[in-house]
Amino acid sequence: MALYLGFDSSTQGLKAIVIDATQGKIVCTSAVNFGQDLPAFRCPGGVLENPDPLVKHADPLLWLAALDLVLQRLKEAGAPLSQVAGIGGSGQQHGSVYLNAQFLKIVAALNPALDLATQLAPALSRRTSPIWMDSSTGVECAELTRAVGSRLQVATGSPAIERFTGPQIRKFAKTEPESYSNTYRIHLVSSFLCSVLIGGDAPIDSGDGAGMNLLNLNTMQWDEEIAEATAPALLAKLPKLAATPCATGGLSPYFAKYGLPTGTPVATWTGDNPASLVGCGASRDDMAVVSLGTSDTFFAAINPYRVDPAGFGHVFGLPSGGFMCLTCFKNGSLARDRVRTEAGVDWNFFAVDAFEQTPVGNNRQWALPWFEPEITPLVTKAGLRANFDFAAATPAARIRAVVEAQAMTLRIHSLWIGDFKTLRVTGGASQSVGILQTLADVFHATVETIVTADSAALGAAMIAAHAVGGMSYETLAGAFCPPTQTLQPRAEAVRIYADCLSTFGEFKNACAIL
Ligand code: XUL
Repeated sequence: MALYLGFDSSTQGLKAIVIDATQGKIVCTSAVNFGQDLPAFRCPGGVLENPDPLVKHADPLLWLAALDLVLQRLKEAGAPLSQVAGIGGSGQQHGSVYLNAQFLKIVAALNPALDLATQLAPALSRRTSPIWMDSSTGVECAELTRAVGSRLQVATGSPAIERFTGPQIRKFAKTEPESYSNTYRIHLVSSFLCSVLIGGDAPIDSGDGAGMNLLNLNTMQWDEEIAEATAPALLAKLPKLAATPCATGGLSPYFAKYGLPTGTPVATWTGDNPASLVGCGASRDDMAVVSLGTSDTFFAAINPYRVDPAGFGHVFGLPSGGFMCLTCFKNGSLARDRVRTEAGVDWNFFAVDAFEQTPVGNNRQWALPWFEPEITPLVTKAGLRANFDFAAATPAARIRAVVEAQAMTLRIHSLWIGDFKTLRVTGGASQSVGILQTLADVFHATVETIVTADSAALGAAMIAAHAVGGMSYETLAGAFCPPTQTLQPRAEAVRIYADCLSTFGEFKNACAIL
């Protein structure tokens, strides 16, 4: 038996999974929902309230409280934590944690009689963490673009992007220079939680590091010129880099209280999307992943790497080596849920019935659920956009209008990468046959699901089995990621979507500038 523990600290919660890597089995899982389970942190949906819709911060202490709670839950559920041979993890990408000079001393001497949040609170040089949903750094992005020019995209895989960590750091350094200068270390969500596990300073991997507008993908080092243009003395505040996740330290004695052996090797954490690509077993060139979570993301391995001419797609390192490309859509599951709630229907109706009651193509009635300012395409003025009377339509027509618009937007913004024979669909909404069939028809591709919708946590455990246990990614993917459900595109539906794709694209672009 070779047990590995994987975490995924995502936008709305923390998930944990224990796998038996030799048996190819998921042994147990546990989860904490930030809003429901830890209401005292006042982050419903994982975000602190802010009057400015462009500002999205979270409380980093919430992520620590969730780590304590999820481990407590695993222990209470009788998970065989004493037999865990290695630990991996992933975090929502781009979010950053700002730590002062006391951080290393505090994290190296954690007292098991106290909780993590209480002990690490004095180590924060900034009380809140900007997360990927934040779109408030337009000015800083323009400044970085002016200073670095097109080299920014060529070197880092992305042009200056509002939610990326570099522009966020620049805004912090400009608006709170004193707190910035008191910052000794800036971690990502992933490397912060990994640091806490190992009781030291963890590196950032190239999967998550590439989401900062600071990592040079050609040298796999921080880009000195870009770091200098971003904020004063930034280079010294950044952690070390690990090209791909490797065993990076032993588990802190703090975690023995949950039954985990002190010194258990911990692998470098990565971003949730790179981990999800591993957890979906999708490193083949003809396969892409659609992850339907808080954000919807489309990603695939891409070697050698090239950049999106339109600037919406990104290139990140891939934990299994090489590169992946990714396009992110901010209005994912929360938007679908809002449409469902406002239509007064349950999830089963949304997932299945709505598609049985409406025709494919929805008579060209489309609705873009941009309830939050969108990032692909760039939309700063939030609000649903429809080309029909949305409020007067039936619940089924509204749902199909949204799902088809989301699928066609995904398609349009992935055309720069190419065509794919197979899409692996993961995340909560992958349980909807209606959504899966729409994706198969819009992409003219076979759609597959895998055994767990929590592919990032599974991927994190697989990364640990590789980095610590030396197992090959092929073997792990063969054991954990066989397709459990396969849907084929339907010829007539494929034709309907292909016929309206460019008209839809014009509608979408016109809505984006409203
Ligand atoms: C990717 C992105 C989101 C977050 C949260 O660029 O911003 O997918 O990783 O899941």
